[in-house]
Amino acid sequence: MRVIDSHTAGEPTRTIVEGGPYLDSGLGAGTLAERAARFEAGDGWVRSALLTEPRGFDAMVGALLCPPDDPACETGVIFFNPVGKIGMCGHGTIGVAATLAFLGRIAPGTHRFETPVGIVSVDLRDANTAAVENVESYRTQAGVTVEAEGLGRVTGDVAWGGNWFFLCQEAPLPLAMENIPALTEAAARVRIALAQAGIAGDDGSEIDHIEFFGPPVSADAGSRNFTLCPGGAYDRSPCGTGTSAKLACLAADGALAPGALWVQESIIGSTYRAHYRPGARGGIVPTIEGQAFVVGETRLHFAPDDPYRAGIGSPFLVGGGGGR
Ligand code: PYC
Repeated sequence: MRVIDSHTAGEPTRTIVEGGPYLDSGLGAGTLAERAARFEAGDGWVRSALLTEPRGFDAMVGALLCPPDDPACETGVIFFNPVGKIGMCGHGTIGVAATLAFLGRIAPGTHRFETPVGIVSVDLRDANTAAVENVESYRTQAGVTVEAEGLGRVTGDVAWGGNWFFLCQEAPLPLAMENIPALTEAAARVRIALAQAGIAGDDGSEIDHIEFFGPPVSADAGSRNFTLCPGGAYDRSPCGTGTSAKLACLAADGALAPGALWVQESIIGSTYRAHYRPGARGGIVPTIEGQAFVVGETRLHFAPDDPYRAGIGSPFLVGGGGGR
């Protein structure tokens, strides 16, 4: 399998550019959402083999390029992390755009990418800079309080930005890099508390991304965030879908006007520039601009006698594609 690695505002993306035939599910026909569900159910070894040790690490997000349903789109893309598929991924979209530019497959201009949750528009400004117009984003619940173990009462909003988020205005401790392990633990407890309280997104979807907000360091940023992604890794970037969810909350509160600039700072200090326009279904359509850089091109090998070919601790070690 050939992959190209990039990072967007510090957050890694590993794009599969050759080797699709190694997928056990074969993905088959159907909508991109159906193919993504098949990938999630049948290709678990791909997630662990690509995104965990010894080939990767758990903050990596994978991007599987596939034919789009809509021929007007440049590509379809299924994003995934070590624990499953991700609906949309803002940093990953910018990473895929920089990767396709690196490969000479796209030039500066506007391109449409299809994701399992909808089509996004990517304005590639130069080899590294892209603005992504995301799927329509909206808040579903404001001021929800849960009791989280060791934290007490935690209040936040539930919003969709291409994934489901719980956004807490008050962080349990300062958003500083030395607090990342404690913030990760706290966010995981909030996620458990939400599930236990039965608080979910539309159609009972799990709220699998937790965001804490605090004051920014950079003078032009509106806030700093810490985002826990599904599984145990935090987002090094300001999280594209999380920033979309944040804009939806700001818009719902009347705190940010359409077209006004919002700069979101991440826990490592990287930033996205964002704004929104009103959406057709009562939400907002956010645009997130950031930079990605290609950091490596790798051909991955899966020796049949390598006991860790599907990743250390992978449940997908034998049988299926894990044996390839
Ligand atoms: O940028 O949307 C994002 C994202 C989701 C999970 C990791 N990054």
